Amino acid sequence: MLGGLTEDLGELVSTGRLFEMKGIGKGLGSALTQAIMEGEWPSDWVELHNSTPQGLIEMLGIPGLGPKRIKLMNEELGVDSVASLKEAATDGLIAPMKGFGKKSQQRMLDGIELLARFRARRRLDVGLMYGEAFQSKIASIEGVIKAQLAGSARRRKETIGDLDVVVAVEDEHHENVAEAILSLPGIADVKGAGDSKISLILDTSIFDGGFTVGHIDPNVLDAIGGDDYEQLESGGTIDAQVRLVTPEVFPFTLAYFTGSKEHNIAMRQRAIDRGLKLNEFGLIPDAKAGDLKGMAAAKFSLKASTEEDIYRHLELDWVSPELREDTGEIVAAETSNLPQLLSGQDIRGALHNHTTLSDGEATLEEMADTARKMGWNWLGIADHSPTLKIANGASAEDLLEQGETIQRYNAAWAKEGTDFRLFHGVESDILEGGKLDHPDDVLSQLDYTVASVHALSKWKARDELQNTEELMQCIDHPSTTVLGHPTGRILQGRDGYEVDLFAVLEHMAEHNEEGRLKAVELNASPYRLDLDWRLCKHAKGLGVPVIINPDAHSIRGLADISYGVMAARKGWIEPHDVLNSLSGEELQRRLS
Ligand code: DGT
Ligand code: CA
Ligand code: CA
Ligand code: ZN
Repeated sequence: MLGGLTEDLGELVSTGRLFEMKGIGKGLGSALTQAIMEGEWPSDWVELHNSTPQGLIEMLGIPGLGPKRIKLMNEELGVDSVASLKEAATDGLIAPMKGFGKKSQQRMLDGIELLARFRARRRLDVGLMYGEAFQSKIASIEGVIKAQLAGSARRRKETIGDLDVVVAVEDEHHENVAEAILSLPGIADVKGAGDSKISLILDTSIFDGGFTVGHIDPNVLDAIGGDDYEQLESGGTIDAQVRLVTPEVFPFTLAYFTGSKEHNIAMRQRAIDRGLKLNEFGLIPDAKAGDLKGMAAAKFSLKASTEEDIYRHLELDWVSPELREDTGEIVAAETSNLPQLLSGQDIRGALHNHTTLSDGEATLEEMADTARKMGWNWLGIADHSPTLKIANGASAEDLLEQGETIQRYNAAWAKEGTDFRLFHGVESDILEGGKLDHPDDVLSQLDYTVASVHALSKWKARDELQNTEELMQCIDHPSTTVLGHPTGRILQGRDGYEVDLFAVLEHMAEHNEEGRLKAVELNASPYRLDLDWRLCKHAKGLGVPVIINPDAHSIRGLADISYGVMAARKGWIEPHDVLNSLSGEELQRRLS
């Protein structure tokens, strides 16, 4: 609950408004006030906390489960941890208890499942939020020369297991820095603190400005816990491992802990082929180090002041971290064939965005205004179609009226010499038989159509063959321009439906070869990142244009484009592979 606060807690306490908040009674309110004002919790609270078994506190993380029922189950069934609760519920021991029942037993099981999912890995956006906050707190400690996030976060994987941070510090400051790290805010627990490695658990108190999840489109929210989602996310934690090394060793340690493991193995083999030993301490000629190990051997390492130097010693171009997955980057680096990766600056617009006409929070004007402020050259509006009732899908009449408004704006901008334009599209549901959700004569009046699957349960109940077939039929429709969020997956929420995307992309490639634009969306919402980065390279190889779309439901949602750019980079995408890099004028030509 406190994790979900949008106001400063100190402010709430000092004005006394804390007591007006929902769920804060006299007891909790006064305890919090004392904790904030005097820096410590009331002594009976501390005692209670210390005497309460860790397992019972852990159970509070299960959505919808409060202290009263935990206490009851503890007394009657001896349940004392999430694991033992799961066992009791699976054995059907909870349902017969007075005031519980079958439904609440099932809800507990669902809650345990959700909790486990949120504890295991975190989405990229959440992981980066923690990682960047932690990195900058470490960087500002006196004596720290450099602190850098490594691991899967630096490689921009779609989910993060744990954070890895590498810190450069001279030996004489080592101890002080290690101590200062251990006393940073946001540390829920210390798992281990050795000589050069510190293992921690971070929680949301690391965020100076509190932690909020922002607006989530209801379709997505449903898949990630619904009303319980905010509690799950803000009550979550993330593990972090910090390595302290001297500045001379730093580039080697950074490269090693950036990974991936597969990339490291390929690099190490390349070193072996050259009579060198590559590890987290250095790049050491066999002849010099002999049987020496670790730092003792590292004294003889070739020098590297940056990662570039390490790659150069191995006769390679520097490989951008996103590409370090051993999917061909080593050969490309050897032959100077690495891609010139897309960057945020290349983005001039995006096609799939919502307004208040369907389920967006912002008006057409507000969306256009924000896109212009972001330096974009154009913006596409694609509100939901009628079948999607939950997202307030717009009627044909309202859609065409929106089109007239857009034309008026475009005319006005052209007249005053403003180089910005809106494109008018729709996000059409894909219906039975691959049909679109508006009559052809309506669709033909639009600039483009994003065709997306939303009735996921229906598509999940069918087999791969039929789904693939229907997607292809939909793509064949002359009005279909973009295939939206191609699998429907929600990260940590649900898998997508079964589909042979290789076949679908090949089908799209045939259309493109014949001059009909069929683009595949890389949905940039960090909840989706769908098309998966692993398939971007395939789309690129086939010559199917990719369009990165924030699927924005608010002005803030437009900023999600950055996660799409990260995923695209990871998928080897260059500026000319995406429609986003075109000017409004060029795109207009491609769409007509
Ligand atoms: P994660 O945390 O599961 O999202 O993924 P990573 O890639 O951050 O993996 P992690 O945290 O286990 O280790 C960080 C990096 O350390 C990893 O990407 C490569 C390196 N590393 C870890 N274990 C090994 C290993 O057994 N062999 C090699 N060559 N490298 C390793
Ligand atoms: Ca990691
Ligand atoms: Ca790790
Ligand atoms: Zn959609």
